[in-house]
Amino acid sequence: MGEAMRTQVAIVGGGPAGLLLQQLLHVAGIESVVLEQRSRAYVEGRIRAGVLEQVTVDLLDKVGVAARMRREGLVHDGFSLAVDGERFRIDLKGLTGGSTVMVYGQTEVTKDLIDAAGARGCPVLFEAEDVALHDLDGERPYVTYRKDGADQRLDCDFVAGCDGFHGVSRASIPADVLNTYERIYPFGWLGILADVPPCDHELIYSNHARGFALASMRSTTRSRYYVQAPLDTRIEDWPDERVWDELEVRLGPEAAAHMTRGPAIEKSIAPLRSFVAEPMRWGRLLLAGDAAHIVPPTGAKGLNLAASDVHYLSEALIAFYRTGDGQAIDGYSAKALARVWKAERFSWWFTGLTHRFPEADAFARRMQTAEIAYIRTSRAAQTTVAENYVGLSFG
Ligand code: RFL
Ligand code: PHB
Repeated sequence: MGEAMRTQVAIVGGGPAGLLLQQLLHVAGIESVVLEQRSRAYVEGRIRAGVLEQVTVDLLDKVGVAARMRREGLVHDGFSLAVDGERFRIDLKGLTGGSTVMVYGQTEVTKDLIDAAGARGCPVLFEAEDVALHDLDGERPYVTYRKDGADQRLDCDFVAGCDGFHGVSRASIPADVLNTYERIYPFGWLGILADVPPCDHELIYSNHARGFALASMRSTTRSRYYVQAPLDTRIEDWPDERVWDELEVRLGPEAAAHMTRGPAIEKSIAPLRSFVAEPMRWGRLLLAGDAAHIVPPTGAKGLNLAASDVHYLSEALIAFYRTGDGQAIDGYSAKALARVWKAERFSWWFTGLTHRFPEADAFARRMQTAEIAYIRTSRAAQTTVAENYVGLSFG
């Protein structure tokens, strides 16, 4: 065992939640160490989300890590919904009194946060193996791990569990204090990334007889597309041309006419899941992001919830270090969960609206069609969609 290191907050996981939390604490003068099991290259290469809510953009601004996003990110004022190839627009900006979203990849957010950590001397330890949490129910918790073959110990005041859905943090909470809620959907998303211009300047979410499709982007020269696919789909059965053919059909003639094909630089399948674990705090362990909850990607909420969690968490920790009073820490879970559940609802609802469910009977299908028809013609219904999509304000 090496000599024990000490910090104020030990952050397990160097994804968006852990890295943003570190910066929010840093600007408030609170020390932390991030322990990440993967390499820097692996973390920076993981292709995931692409749409940032205004509140997420504001948090990156607050920690002074927004310059490249401001230069390279794309501000979107709306998106389209397509039904069997016919499109209508949700005017996010007009319907919300000026709110927009920012298209900027999770890979880029992650890179910017890691660069900032390096420049500011905030420790991020990559390839930290066998992370284990100890004495979480006391006042002196600590974390053990292996780095470069040597056992290490990190003493701290708090442990922030930001280690994603499969991490050790949530699993460190005794089963009898944790309540979990889950829905697994009977399909996944097959995604491709390609260096071709997008087929439209905004995103298109399409409900088609052959299944859901989404046209998204990372820049004006890089496109990201998804198609709904059965859970047993094998990536080998989807050569690039088959994906492009399917996208043309599902997104409709107008999108097809403007679609540029190109070789996939990434292709993967992700299952869709809704999941919440309550409470998000046990003793000195505080969970944030995917460690505590998962949403299906349809509402583009996963990364944004990770950001709002660490906003609440940083406020609670800052209050604790200012006053020595644990009240804010006690309130963290309820505060974060109130926003989480609303995003869970929206993501579940938007998934139900836009996907074809294998078990849906004729009545269920008519209800879906009627709901889309209602949204198409009702400003009130569109306002509800827009308000949720741009992201609810911090309560
Ligand atoms: P992350 O990003 O999963 O980061 C957790 C980090 O913890 C590390 N880790 C550990 N470190 C130390 N010790 C351990 N025992 C550890 N176990 C894990 C991991 O290596 C990782 O670096 O969670 P975070 O920070 O909460 O951020 C959440 C977001 O990443 C997530 O919500 C979104 O990316 C979800 N998501 C998507 N969201 C969208 O809005 N749009 C998308 O298109 C989209 N696509 C996706 C996704 C999530 C996916 N996952 C989780 C499989 C596609 C995929 C494939
Ligand atoms: C993406 O660009 O990866 C993306 C965009 C919107 C979503 C989900 C994923 O709802």
